[in-house]
Amino acid sequence: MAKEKSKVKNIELDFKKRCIELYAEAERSGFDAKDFIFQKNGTFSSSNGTIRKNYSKKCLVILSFFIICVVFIVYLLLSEEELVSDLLFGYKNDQCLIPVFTSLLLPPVDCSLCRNVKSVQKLSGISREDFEKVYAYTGRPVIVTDATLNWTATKTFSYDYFSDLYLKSTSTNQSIKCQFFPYGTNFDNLTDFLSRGLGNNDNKVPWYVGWGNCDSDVSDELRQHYSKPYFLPEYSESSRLDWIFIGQPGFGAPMHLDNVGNPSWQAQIRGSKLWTLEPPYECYLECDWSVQVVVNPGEIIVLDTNVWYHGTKIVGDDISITIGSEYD
Ligand SMILES: O=C(O)CCC(=O)C(=O)O
Ligand SMILES: [Fe+2]
Repeated sequence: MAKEKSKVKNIELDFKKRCIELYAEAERSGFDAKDFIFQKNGTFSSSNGTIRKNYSKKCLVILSFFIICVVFIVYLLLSEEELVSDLLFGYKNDQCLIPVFTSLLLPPVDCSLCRNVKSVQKLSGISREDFEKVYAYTGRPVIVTDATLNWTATKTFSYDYFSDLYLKSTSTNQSIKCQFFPYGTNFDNLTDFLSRGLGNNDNKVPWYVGWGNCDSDVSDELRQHYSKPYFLPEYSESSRLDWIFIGQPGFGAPMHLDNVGNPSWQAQIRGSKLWTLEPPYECYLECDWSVQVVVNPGEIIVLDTNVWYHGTKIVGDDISITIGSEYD
């Protein structure tokens, strides 16, 4: 009798164990555990004959992601393009794919910016009015040759000058945060670049870098050596952010498009730089595919870097130093 009892107890234990295993297996397989039915052969099926996978969590994640995307796209569409680009890229954005996405939202391009542009015109003595009418906001690139004549920057700016200025500035820590383009070099930031003692120009390591000055002390000092170019409209403001590019012959910036909202000017303080400009692809049938021009010392190039693909290469023997800014 006792033997029989223990046999029943064992069967009961085995049964419970099997039940626990089946529950676990059912839940792993996506059944709603309270709905499944055991089969005589030890397997199980759903009470309504269909597998009811537990999709709820996955669905919730996908749905949330979808809603976030829709809200973001609606926000982009409703917002001012300039405001969005300021929020996303509050600086010159060189190597980023996101502008490609936002450019899909831009209005169609007016190809008058490149029609009949076979070369970049060089001119001097242009009045503010004429400049505004023909170039300031039309997207047509131009070079003005006589706008730096009384600037002391051409005699002052050098690697050593920038080095002294930034490294002794009370806000050097601030400068570390300035937007810095190392291009192909391995400099970590502006302070790192300016600490390397590259001023004597006989070092073997090639370099080309650019940075947006975000240090107001330095900005005040730099602006003693240059001023807003005389041809820009009276009411137009140059951005508080100066952009400096400096490097050795043979190097430059790769082809790219910026997303900064405004056109800009860049003064060639020292050395010469070859610019390659390509119009927006929508205008390839109407315009030349590529235009090249060399900007020489003292000249200022005016370009809408948001519509013209552009790249640079230093030519000649001297290092190149430029300073520039956006204008509105
Ligand atoms: O001066 C350069 O090498 C590049 C400048 C540039 O990309 C810009 O001003 O947008
Ligand atoms: Fe650029």
